[in-house]
Amino acid sequence: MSLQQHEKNTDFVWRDTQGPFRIITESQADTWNQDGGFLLEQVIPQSTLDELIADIDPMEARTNEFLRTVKDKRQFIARADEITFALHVVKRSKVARQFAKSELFADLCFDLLGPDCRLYWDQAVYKKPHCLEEFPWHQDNGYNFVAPQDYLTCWVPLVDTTVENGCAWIMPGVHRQGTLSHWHTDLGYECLTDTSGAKPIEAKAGDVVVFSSLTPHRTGPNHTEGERKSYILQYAHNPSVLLAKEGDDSTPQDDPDRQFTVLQAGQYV
Ligand SMILES: O=C(O)CCC(=O)C(=O)O
Repeated sequence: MSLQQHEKNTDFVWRDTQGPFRIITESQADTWNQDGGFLLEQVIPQSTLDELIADIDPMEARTNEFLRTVKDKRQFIARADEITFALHVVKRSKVARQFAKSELFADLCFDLLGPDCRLYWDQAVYKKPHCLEEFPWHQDNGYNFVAPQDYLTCWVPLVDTTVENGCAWIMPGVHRQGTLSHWHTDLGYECLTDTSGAKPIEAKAGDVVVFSSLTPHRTGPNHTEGERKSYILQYAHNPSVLLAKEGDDSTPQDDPDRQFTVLQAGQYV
């Protein structure tokens, strides 16, 4: 599939990950290299998910309440009672902060990025019952252009996720082209028109959907009575910078309140 590249993506070369690995298998490494993502099964105990949910639910409820008060009950890609984004949970939850620094994610960083990594972004995304819109196909690096372009997204389902309630889908293979050009839609940025070959990744609570910032992904509508809850953690190479949308400015991604180091020269922090 040949697609239009982002204007700041001029010299990207995908580097296959190679072992020895700390947590992933050779087969997961092959899937990462070929598809740009894989499912890591049953690595988070339910007790940890319960603690996260107990901290995140009230934050999300406040976010939804706020959205109900604004014009058209929406702000950028968030829509009251449909889809909400609770940003930077680690700033407000010790549980989330510890979770983000845990060996699970440090080991994934080591295997998929390298020995020096930090948390770049975290947010909880809730899809409300009967949210009938999808969250469109995009690369995470298509929203805000980070350099180096390849960072790691860990999409953590807080409840079981299925095609019916809005699980994640990925488009295999496209990550190797680097960041694509995106266009704006009412539902979010979008980068694909041909979606043949897309793969749903149904994931249970306790699993992690692991994919690259360069892997196009989307989530489907929620046709069920339950809330589809996810917590998303993104890890970047250390150092990394955010490139300005216009011009040449760049901002280091090192806010100690929310972008802390998780792996330094291969050692846990
Ligand atoms: O969890 C979702 O429904 C979509 C979230 C997503 O793809 C993102 O935040 O990049």
